[in-house]
Amino acid sequence: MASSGASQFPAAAHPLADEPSDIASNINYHAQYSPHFSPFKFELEQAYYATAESVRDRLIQQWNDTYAHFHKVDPKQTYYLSMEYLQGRALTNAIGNLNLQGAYADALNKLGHKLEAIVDQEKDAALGNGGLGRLASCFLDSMATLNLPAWGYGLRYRYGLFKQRITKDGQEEIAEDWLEKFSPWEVVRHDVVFPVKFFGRVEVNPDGTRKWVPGETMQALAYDVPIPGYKTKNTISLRLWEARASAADFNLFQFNDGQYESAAQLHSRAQQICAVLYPGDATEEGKLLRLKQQFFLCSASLQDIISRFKERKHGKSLKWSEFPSKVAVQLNDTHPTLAIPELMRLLMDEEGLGWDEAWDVTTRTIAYTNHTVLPEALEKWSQAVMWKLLPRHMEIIEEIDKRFMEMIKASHSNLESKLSSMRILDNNPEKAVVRMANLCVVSSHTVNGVAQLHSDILKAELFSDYVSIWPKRFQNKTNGITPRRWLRFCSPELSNIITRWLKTDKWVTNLDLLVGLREFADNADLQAEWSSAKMANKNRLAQYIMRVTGVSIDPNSLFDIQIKRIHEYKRQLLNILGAIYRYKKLKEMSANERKNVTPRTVMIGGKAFATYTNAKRIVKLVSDVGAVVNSDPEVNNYLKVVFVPNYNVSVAEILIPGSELSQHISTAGMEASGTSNMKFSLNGCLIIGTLDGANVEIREEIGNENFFLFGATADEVPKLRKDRENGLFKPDPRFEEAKQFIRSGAFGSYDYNPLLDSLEGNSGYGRGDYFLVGHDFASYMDAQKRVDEAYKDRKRWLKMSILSTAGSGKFSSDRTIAQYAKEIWNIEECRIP
Ligand code: B1N
Repeated sequence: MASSGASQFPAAAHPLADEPSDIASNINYHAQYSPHFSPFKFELEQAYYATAESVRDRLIQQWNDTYAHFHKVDPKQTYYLSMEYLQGRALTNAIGNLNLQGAYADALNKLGHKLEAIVDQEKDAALGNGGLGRLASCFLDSMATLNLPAWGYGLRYRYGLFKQRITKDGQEEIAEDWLEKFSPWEVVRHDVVFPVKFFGRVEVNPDGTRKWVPGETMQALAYDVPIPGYKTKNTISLRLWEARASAADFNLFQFNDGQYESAAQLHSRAQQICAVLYPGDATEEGKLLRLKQQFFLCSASLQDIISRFKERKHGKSLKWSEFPSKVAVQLNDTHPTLAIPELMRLLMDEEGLGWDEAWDVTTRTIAYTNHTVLPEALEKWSQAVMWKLLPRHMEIIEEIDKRFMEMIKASHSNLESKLSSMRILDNNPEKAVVRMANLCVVSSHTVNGVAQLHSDILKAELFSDYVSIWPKRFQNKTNGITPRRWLRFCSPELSNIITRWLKTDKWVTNLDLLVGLREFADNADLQAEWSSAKMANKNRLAQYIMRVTGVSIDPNSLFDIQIKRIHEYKRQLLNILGAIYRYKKLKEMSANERKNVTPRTVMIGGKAFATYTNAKRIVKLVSDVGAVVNSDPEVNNYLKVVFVPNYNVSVAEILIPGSELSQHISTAGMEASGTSNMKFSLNGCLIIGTLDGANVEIREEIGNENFFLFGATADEVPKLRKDRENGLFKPDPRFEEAKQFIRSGAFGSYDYNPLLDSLEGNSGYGRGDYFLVGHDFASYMDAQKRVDEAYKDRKRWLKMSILSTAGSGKFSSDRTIAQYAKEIWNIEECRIP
């Protein structure tokens, strides 16, 4: 390891100078004075931390300048509240946004290190489960890049999403210790602390107003993570709250008496709040602790927002009616719904506003994004639990519910029969609950879905009754992804080609410019360059797969990838059944026949919720199929099946650039949007998919002929399910053959029957093939045949690949965020001069 180069760069140079030698000095400074490591070592890990700290110096400078500017201009600001952020790694992104790749690479060379090896040292920050959390992170990147006055608010979980290990028994979960050493990207703000209260009771003041007397009070301490924009000085903040108990809550008397645990009781309860991210994606975790987490985020963030609003008045008198013209709060799904009653409480009980005034301010401030229509993912909290934890908030929720019902009776009497499902409280004596989505719809000025089809379904189904009351409240904001992380930085090879052919790199912040590639889609020179960039990415991916699984894959085979959380509605089972059928046919062919087959490498990756048994069975099936197929010398030149372990953001950054076909094959109507489909398409990867979520819009943009479509449409699904129940479904023989092959024991003795039974019409396990794998199997296999044929025609495939990238401009999160800013938040750019 390198240790020599460090001492020749004295620590005197200006820490923010851009010359490689100045950067080297600054890195060296951090290596010497960082309290975390011995100054005599300069090995990879130390070099990473020192490099990251030197980058952070720059970000902090920009960040101070940004907020000083915001303070001076005092524009309306957006506050994005989310229980999840899937940030991944920060170093490449930060250096790239600062436009210092070359300088940092040179500086590290001088110090005896390679930038690529250094960035590989960083642990992913995985404070999220899947698409919803990654979307929040892409949004922050775009807000910074668009110079918008904005903040992200979240929780600083001690353990993020679990690490996945694949053993002979399938998936194993291991706690992910992302803060094991420390994170160089966060700055603790000891001066930003707010009390957050729980439990207790409500008292009536002499004047009739109400007061919450808490039973427990925690402190919320802010940690700020800088979010740099691309080629702009604007750098915004992701503020993550950590729960602490105060020193006064430490019982010295008990401690001195030897009662160590009870002395520190509140301290350990505080630690629990931010201990773990709930590993649910579209599954509900009815835990008191999760509710505490949600309230903790909402209460701390709103107190911070309000104190900033007050601070900006510069001694002028406070006008609460102006609050919504300074503050926009966006709820990322219903997880931060408690922001609604908490804002009401703060305005009424702490600031002395009356109900009507507080309600007006709240509803003009808050907007809500829905991310799913899956019934099991719609949050419902037990009223009993809520009364216990948040008695004052329950009073407020009851009042909102009461007033909503009065409004319906007074002015929408045609909806009276619908009231029992529209109201916020479900007073079912068996289990009385609060319906968080209803509370959000009633209390927000705007409600949006995340893809056109999803928003249409919200209006036609889930929220249809509300649409007639508030037709203008409902909007669509099709999701997007940041082109920086998901093309510019993860595939520099392809990016450089694009820049050369478009004769500009402006596409990085104006992704619509990619359409300019269309006119060259047939050009043999571009195709040759495109092909060699893809091949370089495929080679890198093959090396990665070898390193983490030991499986050798052929870079000349078609790289076919499905990566996302494992869920029955996402239908990884359809994918693996298809691969199983392919394997069986290969086995039946003669050696000569096989020579006509398009070789494929099927890669599947994703985490299963720890208690979601069928999802874990799917993981096990994929690994077992891989074990058999990959070691079968007769066919393994034509097919490999790999389960990619521990799928996360940084793994995605290797897989996506190397992909040629990706699978987005959910049962139509069930995937709200999907965002990895956009990342693949942007990277010139073709999609095999259903008409679901954002697939619909991707296909529109890149052209029907460049998309391998199959499957039932969303409006056909209900009838198909009925038919299935009524025994009217006739399975395709290929479907039966694939299932039978598993049953025959071809992939080992593990009991796959529960999984297979879930595909039958009358199963006790599953929901009678609720996800319609059987119905869609035939058209899926036909689409796969079209894929194989298309791949044989090299020129045609490359043209389709180029057209995929060329048509992906719409899916930039810059476009999405610009629409939120204009159509929901009413905020404008506030750029540092
Ligand atoms: O949000 C993504 C979408 O692209 C996906 O289609 C959608 O499935 C995803 C409970 C969720 N919806 N709901 C969740 C996450 C955590 C949790 O505890 C639900 N995730 C989505 C971005 O719009």
